[in-house]
Amino acid sequence: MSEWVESASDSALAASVIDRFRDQFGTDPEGVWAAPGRVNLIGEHVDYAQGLSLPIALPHSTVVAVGRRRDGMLRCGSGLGAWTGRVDEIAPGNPPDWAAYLAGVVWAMRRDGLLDSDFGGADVAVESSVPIGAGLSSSAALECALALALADLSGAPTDDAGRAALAACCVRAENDIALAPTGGMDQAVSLRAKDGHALLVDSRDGGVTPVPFELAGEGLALLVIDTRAPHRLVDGQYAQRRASVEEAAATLGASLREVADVSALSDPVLRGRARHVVSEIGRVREVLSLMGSGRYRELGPLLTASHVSLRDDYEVSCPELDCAVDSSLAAGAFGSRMTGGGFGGSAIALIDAGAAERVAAEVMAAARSRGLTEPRFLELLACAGPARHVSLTS
Ligand code: GAF
Repeated sequence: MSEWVESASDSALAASVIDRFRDQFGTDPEGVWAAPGRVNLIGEHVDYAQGLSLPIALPHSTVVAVGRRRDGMLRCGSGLGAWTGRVDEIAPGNPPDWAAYLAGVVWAMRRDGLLDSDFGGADVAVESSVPIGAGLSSSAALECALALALADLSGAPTDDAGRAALAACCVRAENDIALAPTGGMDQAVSLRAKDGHALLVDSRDGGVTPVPFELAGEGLALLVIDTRAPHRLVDGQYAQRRASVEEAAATLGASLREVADVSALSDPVLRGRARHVVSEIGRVREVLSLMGSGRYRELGPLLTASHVSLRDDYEVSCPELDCAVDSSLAAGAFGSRMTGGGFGGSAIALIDAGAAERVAAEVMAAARSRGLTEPRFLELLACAGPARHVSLTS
């Protein structure tokens, strides 16, 4: 039997996170906020190259219960443990681990003047149905849920422009405090997604455009395959790819968004990295054009071409991801690719609605026969909405 990661309703997650808050802090929170994880349909490793990406918000969310304090302390509790520290002492690398994503948001919002001038700290409890370390953006969901909570509690704007400002804070939390040099795609979709739509994220100008993507109406589903191969963005590989892209752009004298031909790069590895970015941005444009004319099944070969480029030119895949892609294609998927940062984490496969159990069984059998960790699965039938305040009255 395949293992499926179910999403949980906001109200179920809210009930658990309120329990955690009461257990840990001995009082009630002022409110609960939720933010989704994501899969990226296409446009991978281009957000730090001024590129185009097309992520989708998952029905799986992270929720935070938050109460303000007056003593300058930040206290955090989740299934991963507890952390307490002074707001004034938040700094690059402090705190370490998961609490950095929360503390970093406080740090960045405070610097940007988005918190009350007399902000005196907070208690934060966390629950999540986004699998952690699966490349499904659990860390961005955590940041975005807290950013929206603190904005609401401080009266900062939460319209789309306000959310763009919050997303920028979340990116700085991740880059400057958690020390993960990621781009901004994950935070953009978690804060600015639209229900029933993929989100075109233009990392050149920070603009987002919702693009209708009605999977179920087309008789389609996305199978998300969590390979359970450990995935880390704070180790050196992600940073090296980002540095390569910056070096290629400097050598060519233009951002890779503007470049069509990378043959002037003499180093073959650097040329491959740049070729991935340029070709991937082209594939996003082709996907948009097909989606615009309702030709969803034809997205498949572009998804698979994206994987080949990430595997061969960008070298961010791994045996578990390649196995998930190859075996889902062998099982009849229209297309398949790794999604997110890579080096482990998850793949997606575009499949007929109703085929999920069968494709998952074949993917699992392939992993088993190659001696790989057995994957687990999520089925995405619809694109979810953005970060939100969770009403506790209904
Ligand atoms: C991770 C990063 F956080 C994103 O910014 C993006 O670069 C992605 O990897 C690759 O497309 O999710």
